[in-house]
Amino acid sequence: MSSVPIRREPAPSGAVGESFRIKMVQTLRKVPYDVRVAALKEADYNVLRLPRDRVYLDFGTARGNAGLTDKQLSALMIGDEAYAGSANFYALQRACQEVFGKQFTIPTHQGRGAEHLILRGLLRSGDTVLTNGNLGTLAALAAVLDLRVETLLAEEAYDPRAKETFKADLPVERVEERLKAGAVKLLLVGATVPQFGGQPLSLENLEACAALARRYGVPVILDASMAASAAFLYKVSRAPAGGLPGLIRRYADACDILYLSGREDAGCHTGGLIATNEEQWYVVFRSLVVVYEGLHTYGGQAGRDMQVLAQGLRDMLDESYLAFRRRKLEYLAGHLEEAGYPVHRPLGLSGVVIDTSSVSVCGLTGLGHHTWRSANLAALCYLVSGIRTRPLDRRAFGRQGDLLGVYVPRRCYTERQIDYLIESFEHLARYRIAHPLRVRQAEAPAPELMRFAVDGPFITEYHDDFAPTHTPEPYFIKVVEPFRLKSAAERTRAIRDAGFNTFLLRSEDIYIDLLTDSGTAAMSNRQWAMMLEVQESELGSEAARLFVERCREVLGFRYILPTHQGRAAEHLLSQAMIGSGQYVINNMYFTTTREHQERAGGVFVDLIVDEAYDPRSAYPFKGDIDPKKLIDFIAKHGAERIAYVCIETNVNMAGGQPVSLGVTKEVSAICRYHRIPVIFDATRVAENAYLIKQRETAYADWTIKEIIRELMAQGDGCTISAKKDVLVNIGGILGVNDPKLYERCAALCATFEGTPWSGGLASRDLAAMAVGLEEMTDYDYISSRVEQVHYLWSRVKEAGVPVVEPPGGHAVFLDAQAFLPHIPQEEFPAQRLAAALYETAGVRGMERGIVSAGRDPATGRHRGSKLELVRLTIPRRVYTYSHMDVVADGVIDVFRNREQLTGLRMVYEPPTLRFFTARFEPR
Ligand code: P70
Repeated sequence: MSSVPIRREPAPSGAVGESFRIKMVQTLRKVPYDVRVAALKEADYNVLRLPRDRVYLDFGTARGNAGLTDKQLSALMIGDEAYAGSANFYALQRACQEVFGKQFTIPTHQGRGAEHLILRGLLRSGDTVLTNGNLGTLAALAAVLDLRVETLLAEEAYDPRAKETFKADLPVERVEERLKAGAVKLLLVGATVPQFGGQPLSLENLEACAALARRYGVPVILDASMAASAAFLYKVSRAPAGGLPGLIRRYADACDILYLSGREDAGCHTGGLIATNEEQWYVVFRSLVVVYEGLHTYGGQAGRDMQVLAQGLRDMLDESYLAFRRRKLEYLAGHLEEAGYPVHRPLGLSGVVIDTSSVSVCGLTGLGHHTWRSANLAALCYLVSGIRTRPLDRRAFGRQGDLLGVYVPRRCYTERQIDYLIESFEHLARYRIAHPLRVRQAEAPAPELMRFAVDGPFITEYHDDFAPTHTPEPYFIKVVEPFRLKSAAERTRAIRDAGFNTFLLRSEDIYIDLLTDSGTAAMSNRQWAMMLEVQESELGSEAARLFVERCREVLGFRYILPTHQGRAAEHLLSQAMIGSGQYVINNMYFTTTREHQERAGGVFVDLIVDEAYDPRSAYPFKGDIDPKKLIDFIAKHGAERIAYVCIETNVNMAGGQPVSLGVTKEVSAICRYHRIPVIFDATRVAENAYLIKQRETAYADWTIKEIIRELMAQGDGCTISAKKDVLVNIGGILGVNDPKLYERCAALCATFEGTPWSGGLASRDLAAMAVGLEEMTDYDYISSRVEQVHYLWSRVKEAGVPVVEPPGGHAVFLDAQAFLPHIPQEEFPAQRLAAALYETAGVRGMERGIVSAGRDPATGRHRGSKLELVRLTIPRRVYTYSHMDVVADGVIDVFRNREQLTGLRMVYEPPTLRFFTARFEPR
């Protein structure tokens, strides 16, 4: 295995995280069993004929379905759609020059467009092409152009157990023989051979074959669609000097002409190109491209697609992604082998190919010679789990063998989704094929076009009981944001420069950012789509109407105001509701909420249950207000002196601990009796609803939506920071029932925020909130969200790390006081721990202890905080389980070395909200 430089020393579990975070997701819907049965029948039992929306996870191809990088996505928006001389063409040409060192570039609509021009431009009827078997469309094109294709590969390339890594290498002597014979007019070599999973061609072999070809005056063409993969595997196995970009250049240098499909390593959804340094070839293609593709400066691609391809060529140099991909494929292959599916070895970088001729599960061995086993296995797999795999065409590479390809799309599926695939293959063994698929017509031109029939039930008795141990995320990755771990020395410097305050670190210095779950979510493609759809207007846009409707439906409050974020809603509401000297009762405190209550002249009161202050207590609803404390307080001070009771859902500072519906109803009844308004800080209401469903038996059967409505019905209004549960990057919500209160708030909104219809936000932000409000109530989403947090919690807890119990909704809280008992609270143990975690693992957390609590303005002393915590907050839909493992390993690592940590001294302290900008030095 390659060494991936993500940590100083190997992590205890050797966890490796993706080299990116998720930027946009798309919902993944399971396909019910009866739908699968019908769809398979309609597809004539050929899984390749299934429409994508009938497939749950698609491992049928790794071409043209990658998650885009964020830069590629933005490239889509800078399409210069000129007919001639588009700026994007020149960008593509520049990228080609930089990455491959080729001066002339001809864009084509896809790889096969390039292949077509090359064959047509360089060959004549009856000529022979010599290749290493990277066939794809080559055979079909050759048939139309009346060319002969000869595939030359070493015998062991076909042997699934042969050790040779470079199975795409051509046997040099035989190449020479064929060249000598004279019929060969073109040497066309693929950087990888896809049919066994993308095994590479070695640089030496390419150079040797190219030298021979030149001697015989035969041009050398390289299919560079997977040049980065080939160069990476070459680097790993032969350890040459120099980095990946240099190696790719050497592959390109060895050939006269290269072409590629942008749909492989470049991670595009369309597009291809031809590149060369020789003007004579360029002129040939330039005159052909205008006939078959488009003008020579766009070649059948939209301007935007050329820009995406240009970016893709640069992004494919990201070695850490290739290293990650290689490890994941190893992981997949290892588990498939364990489950009894022999895998073609060594692995390439397209996917894992199963050799079905020796698979003995599912009654496959009983099937006769002529049965296409891989097609049967693929159909079975689809029926059982909704997964598509690819039965490979035996004719394509001229050998016996019956292979099933499990092609893994790039940057698309998470480890949990790979686990689902593995488990479904394990599960297949429980079924038997009763009536195998029968080929309905003798000769189909391509596997996608084959049709099968079955003469009876396909499988013996089916029980739809496939239930994986872990439910995978209910979305797949649409767009990513690449990042990398800085070196240990860089991290040490960064945290010193930041005065040991994680708020002062730069995002680019961070590997996994768990500072906050605020505004950090990956939005869905639906949110983005809606953002594009709406018209901008601060005067009642369609988005504003949608937003208000959705807020009413989900939250139940009659009057809604948007605000630019949560603290703005708190500001307006506090100013509208609090009279000078009035008490405001809270369940613990949140920094900004308290600040606004006090600025409005309120006196802050905390009446949360005592359990909230005991990190060891596993009490399930540590967010609850204590009704007895409330009654006593009212009795002592009088209801009229209380402005309102503010109930925060999933109390942030207590560890993301929920309120219960039972106690909230009690509190609400007390308040109603005394005519005290109840206001929710409903920032994390969806997570709270999920935990109610989990922990409060009376509501186990309620939907998330019903629980939210029931909870909100206990109050008179709410403020929300939409940057959390509502899954947007900016926005806030204020909801009330009282029309007079609304009028006051609306006037304040107009003063401080913007029109009451916009709250100072762009209409598109309102649209994103409208969709986010709906998505946050989806059970599959919210359970996967909270369960991911609980996973991290369990991993560190099992290692003995002191954490706040029970696990909350949005974060794991480390108990810094128990973690670093040798550092007294005045020396800021939580601040120290957060800094150490960054230094060790590149993970950023947040101090939530004595620094956050601030100073008492009256006494000038530290306010003192009963809790001294470090919060590791998980952004929504951004990180994977692999990332969680890296975080857990980092925390455990710091824990093992905790005695070495010393306390801190505060060397700079700002007047308010000091945690944001204070600076520290080690003692
Ligand atoms: C966090 C963020 C924001 C927040 C909240 C609750 C329960 C209101 C707000 C304010 C951001 C943050 C804010 C201050 C200090 C540290 C971090 N919490 N209510 O990371 O909303 O940020 O939109 O104005 O959690 O927990 P907004």
